[in-house]
Amino acid sequence: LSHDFHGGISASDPMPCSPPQTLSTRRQLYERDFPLYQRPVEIGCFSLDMKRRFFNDARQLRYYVEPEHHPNFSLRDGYRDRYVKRDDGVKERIDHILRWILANRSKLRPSETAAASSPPRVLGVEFVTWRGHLTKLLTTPYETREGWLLAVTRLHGTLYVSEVETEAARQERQTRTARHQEMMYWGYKFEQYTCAATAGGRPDQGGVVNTNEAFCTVVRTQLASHRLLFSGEVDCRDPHPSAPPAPFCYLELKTSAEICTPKQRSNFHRYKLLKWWAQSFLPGVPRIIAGFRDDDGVVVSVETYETSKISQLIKNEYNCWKPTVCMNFCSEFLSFVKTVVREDNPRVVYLFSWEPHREVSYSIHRDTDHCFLPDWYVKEITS
Ligand code: 0WD
Ligand code: CA
Repeated sequence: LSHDFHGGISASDPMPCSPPQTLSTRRQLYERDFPLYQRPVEIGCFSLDMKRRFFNDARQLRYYVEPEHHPNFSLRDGYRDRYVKRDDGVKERIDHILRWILANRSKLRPSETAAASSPPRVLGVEFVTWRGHLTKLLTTPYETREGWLLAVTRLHGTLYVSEVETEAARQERQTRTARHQEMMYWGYKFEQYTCAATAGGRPDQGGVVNTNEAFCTVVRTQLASHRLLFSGEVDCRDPHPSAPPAPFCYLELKTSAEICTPKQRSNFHRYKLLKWWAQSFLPGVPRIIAGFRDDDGVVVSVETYETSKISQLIKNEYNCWKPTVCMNFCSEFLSFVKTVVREDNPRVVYLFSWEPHREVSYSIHRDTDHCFLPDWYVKEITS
């Protein structure tokens, strides 16, 4: 059973008190004051090992080792013989976050300050999701290429949000060129050149790159009136003992093509820095280390970007992106989800979909393959 709503506008909605059926993504609608965004608080972390097994600890956290300014790292090294690639055909949805929640239930009691009239929530948060899904929402008003699908289920008052791969994304994934596949390795290789397993250690440049391994932070924050719990993968931390506490000691590592022309610089500011900013701003990661590489995958220079200064950096670009538009759109989307997703039922999925140049719409799916809250979670959280 699936109901599809397309192209409806809230103003012409004939049913009194029924929720709006679409949400506009037009930038102009979201150009107002920056909404409240509470300083993110790390409430836990978890690790995924070389076989993608979950551990409720920081065993995979790595430590940054600052490279030379012009290091000449070859990112192609090891691609053929020292690369274990995660199987991206396996859909994990939000299972790891759910595992973390079950292992940390005692930290997640409903907040005492919650209004007496609000429904009882097991977790004391309204939304549970990956940081990466929120990044996609933040960049939506500026995205012209890739749409998204977000599945939402309400359980005991909490809204769980999990991405569904679009048909276009699946096609792209299954038809990648050999060059593109190799370039996907380059980012991970850069991590290996700049991270050590211990605070005083050295990077192991001759080791195996295994993309099953991950360290994820779990943070709690509030966007406007929305209380959020999300998790994001963190590349490494500042090894210095006097570094600030998590998440403010974390660093994001990136690689990007070296910038040789004004056009390349402009594109970098307009498109790439938007994504980098959104991803790191959400969990409060203060610095992004960028390795600029040539066409042969050699890192020719390394630069640090302070997340909080990125929006200043791009202000000279004509018609550039604005953080306030990103945050206001995300906040409005979460409000939209709250009004639409009424039925509290782990077997019901509200599928929100968006394609560039369209509005956000949704459809409802009952007892279908879209259901993503596993029985082990529903059973455990309900008891
Ligand atoms: O099922 C899905 N559709 C997704 C699952 C989409 C995005 C992420 N994930 C899961 C994975 O379990 C991954 O461990 O989320 C984890 C990372 O979550 P995130 O931090 O919320 O994701 P995001 O901010 O998009 O990516 C952070 C890093 C990436 O670094 P770069 O520098 O390229 O942005 O996580 C890695 C990648 O290194 N990453 C992934 N790892 C495994 N599976 C995935 C993925 N699908 N996407 C990005
Ligand atoms: Ca990274």
